[in-house]
Amino acid sequence: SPEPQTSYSFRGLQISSFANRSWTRTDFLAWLGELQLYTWRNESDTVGFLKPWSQGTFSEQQWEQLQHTFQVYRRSFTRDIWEFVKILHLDYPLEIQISGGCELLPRNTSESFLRAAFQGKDVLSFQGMSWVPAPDAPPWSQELCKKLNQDQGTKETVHWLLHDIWPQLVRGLLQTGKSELKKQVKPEAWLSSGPPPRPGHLWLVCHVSGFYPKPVRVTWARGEQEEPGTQQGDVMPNADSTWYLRVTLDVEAAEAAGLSCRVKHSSLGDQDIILYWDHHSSV
Ligand code: PBS
Repeated sequence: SPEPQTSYSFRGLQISSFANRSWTRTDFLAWLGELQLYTWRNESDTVGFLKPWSQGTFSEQQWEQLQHTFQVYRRSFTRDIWEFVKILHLDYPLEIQISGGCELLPRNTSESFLRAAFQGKDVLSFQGMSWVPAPDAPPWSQELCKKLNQDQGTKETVHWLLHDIWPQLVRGLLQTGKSELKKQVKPEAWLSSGPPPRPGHLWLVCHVSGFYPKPVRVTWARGEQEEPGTQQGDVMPNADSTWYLRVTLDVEAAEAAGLSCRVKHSSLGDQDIILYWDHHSSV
């Protein structure tokens, strides 16, 4: 059953496209849990806040310093890639995705990662205090890591970001964003039938909508027994930043009686929503 969310992971993503020797763009996005807090588009000089509490508990000056680090990084990154492409004889167009994140763990500890993908495949990551090629990465990844590992200053900055700054930022965000992060919205649920999959069968649909946060468990059951063949859809976004899910079941028409759909969600406590197919009028 879905636990009330107690740990939030912070995730950042950098997307860089290099179309040819001169055209390139880089965009950054970052989330705390499922909430996007930052955007930094190629056209902009500054990191954009998507929530009023995105600055966390950092002072204006601390934020300026951090932003400056990223401004320098963005320029250097672009220049470095152009250089690497020349040295390694790689071909345009190329896509680079860099993802990083941090998870706060009990006892004031945290776990962080940073890795890079080239043309959609992992090529390297930052481990401890150095750059390491990914397993199965192309041979040039070794060479690239060797070169990157010679830059002590950058390694120290990356380590500082991963192990000091991000955990500190997340701790602050958990305070400034508290009320929004703790938000709980109860789902509504209803049943419908879909087009019969084959003669003599019914397609039962259980809709669950309007819940927040995202973790939810929806099952078709007979009594307490979960029905095999339950098909879980993807959790889809509603426009009001709540979520929607439907869960379907293909059954023989004669077997439909006695089936129920059960919804577990943190907003409901242990008061699961249970809807019985028998009571469903529009069969
Ligand atoms: C061609 C295929 C490539 C595939 C994937 C590549 C992934 C590469 C990841 C490398 C990221 C670092 C790129 C920039 C770096 O080399 C260096 O030029 C600059 N370093 C920084 O900006 C540090 C911050 C890095 C944050 C990374 C977060 C994702 C500039 O370095 C120079 O200045 C700094 C001070 O600003 C230091 O003095 C450093 O020693 C100096 O070299």
